Amino acid sequence: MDGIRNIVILTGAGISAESGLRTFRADDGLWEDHRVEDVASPQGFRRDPELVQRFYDARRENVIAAQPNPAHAALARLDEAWEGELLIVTQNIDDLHERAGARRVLHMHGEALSAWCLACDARHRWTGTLLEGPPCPACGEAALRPDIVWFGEMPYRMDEIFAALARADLFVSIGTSGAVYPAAGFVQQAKSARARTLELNLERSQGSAWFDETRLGPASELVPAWVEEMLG
Ligand code: BJW
Repeated sequence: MDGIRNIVILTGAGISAESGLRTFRADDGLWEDHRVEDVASPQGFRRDPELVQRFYDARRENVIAAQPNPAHAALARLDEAWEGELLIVTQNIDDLHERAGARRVLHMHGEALSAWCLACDARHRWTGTLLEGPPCPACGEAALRPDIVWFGEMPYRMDEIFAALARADLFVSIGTSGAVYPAAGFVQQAKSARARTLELNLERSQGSAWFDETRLGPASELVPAWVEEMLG
């Protein structure tokens, strides 16, 4: 693609599906077994913290067991080779982009392997469980919650994301249904910055009409092929 220097890539649960991590809104997705408002809202956490800690303890275990797939590997290769600006904004809480070798990654919905202390505001890398109420390594209070952005909470590093979108020449959305804002609106922001827009997904997303181009198929095939085009 000619004339492209600055790239913003948005990834969602679909990019990690072939690594064995369940998406949210598929028939066999996470929201089939859990009510969103119970496990992914601050109100749900206040009502039943044990349910929420159990949910994220299990997710953390699954993330640790999963391995990056060819789509993560291809984006890491692009990140390594691309000399212009590049930002991978992921809605995913797994660390598969990083484990594949990507460096320019921003987790807008938080991270499974991080715990946030509600008493002292410290964040800690966390690979164990939180259900039993372990003390915060910084202040000693048993006040750790998953470092996850729930519904009604502000996603992380929005200023950086909006600034990158304003400079983007190309916006690529991979494996996301376009059901959750503000991420679902990024394509419109990219278009107002005159970026070209490309969607790579198994099926059309809710915002599909906004994209200049849509390619349908599994991320493990579409993403390596697109990266080859970019670097080839
Ligand atoms: C494959 C594949 C394969 C499968 N290959 N593809 C109207 C306007 C604006 C906002 C709102 C609004 N109404 C309500 C809101 C607020 C709300 C919201 O969006 N609600 C919607 C339900 C409408 N948003 C919020 O509350 C957010 N905060 C907020 O808005 O703050 C105010 C603000 C204002 C202005 C600027 C900035 C902020 C917070 C949202 C937090 C979302 N949290 C969750 C859970 C935490 C993370 C976790 O537990 O993992 O994040 S919800 C869940 O959905 C998770 C995901 O990151 C997110 C998106 O899901 P994703 O990734 O798209 O997954 P799926 O399952 O939906 O789709 C998978 C896709 O992959 C599908 O399309 C498949 O086809 C595809 N696929 N296999 C390629 N092999």
